[in-house]
Amino acid sequence: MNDETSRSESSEGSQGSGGQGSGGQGSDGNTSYGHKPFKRSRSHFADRITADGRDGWPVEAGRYRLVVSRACPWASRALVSRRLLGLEKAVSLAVADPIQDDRSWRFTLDEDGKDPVLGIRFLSEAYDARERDYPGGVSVPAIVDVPSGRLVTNDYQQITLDFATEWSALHREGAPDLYPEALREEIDEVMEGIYRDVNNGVYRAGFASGQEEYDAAYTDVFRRLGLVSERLTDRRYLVGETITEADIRLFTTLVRFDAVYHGHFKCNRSKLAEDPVLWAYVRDLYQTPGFGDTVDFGHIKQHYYRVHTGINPTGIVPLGPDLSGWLTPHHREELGGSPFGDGTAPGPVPPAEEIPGRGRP
Ligand SMILES: N[C@@H](CCC(=O)N[C@@H](CS)C(=O)NCC(=O)O)C(=O)O
Repeated sequence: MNDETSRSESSEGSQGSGGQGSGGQGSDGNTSYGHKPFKRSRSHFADRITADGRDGWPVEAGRYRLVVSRACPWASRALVSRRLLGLEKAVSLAVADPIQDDRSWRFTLDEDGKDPVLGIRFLSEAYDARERDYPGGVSVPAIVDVPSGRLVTNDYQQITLDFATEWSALHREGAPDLYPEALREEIDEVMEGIYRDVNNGVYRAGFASGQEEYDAAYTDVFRRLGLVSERLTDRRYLVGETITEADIRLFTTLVRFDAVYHGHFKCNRSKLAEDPVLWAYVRDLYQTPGFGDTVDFGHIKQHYYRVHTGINPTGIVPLGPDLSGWLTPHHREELGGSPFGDGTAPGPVPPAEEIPGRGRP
């Protein structure tokens, strides 16, 4: 097993734990409001679950539990990928309360406040089981080894790539190839810019501690969104003719854009719904089985507006935006391409994982 023990570069948020009232820190791996620029921390536990089990964690049905918050864009990647690949039975799911307390992510949505499979109240217990007195923060997504209760990985960049490539023996029939070998170079390149300027760019804007830092992040966000919008004008998906990992990573930020990044993170040059290409693109994905059926707008808004009290001291959660547009026709099918190529769409969401009415349009 490969314990990557270097400390995170920045506080991981959970030491502030979500930052209730702390006025300075942020969740989501942010540094404080002092003069330090926002810096995302690295994943501390980077073991991989692989077909050959080289890190000591072989792919095995029923052995691992994916812990997410439906509020979190990084965890949402794993939610979408798990659904598209049909890994719901192989990898069970724990959904944390969108509001952390001073011990970070907790299972207060479950009966008796305990995850029914792991038997723990806080995700930190799985981190502790892996490394006593682990000094960094607790983050989602996390994959926990059920028999030992130990955290295996919180490496959100690698988890979905491994779902796509290492877990193939357990994929459903008709599952798409989300990281096709022939397109990897292009996918990686597209994802790099999207990560820097969009996925992480909105956080750099939202948690900027100074005007210049904010201005630069805001500029990066909208410059990159402009480029992406241009790219998607006459192609249905970012790379190739079908959905890939790149679309998943762009989706998880875009779907949150008008609900939280536009207002709360001050990325307010325009709303996503004002860009005809991106708005149609994100609705297309939202309406594709495996994407929208993982999204809980209620959790998203609760988390961002209530947890980041440093930037929203009243904790008031806005009522908008109106969600009714998400289900309107997008006409993107006219561009050709097909979401699953030769494969098929995933089946229905397992009943226990359905999004309640208040979280969707
Ligand atoms: N910073 C994480 C990425 C994932 C992340 O930032 N997750 C956020 C939620 S969106 C989190 O759990 N932050 C810790 C907290 O808020 O307590 C990592 O580098 O592994």
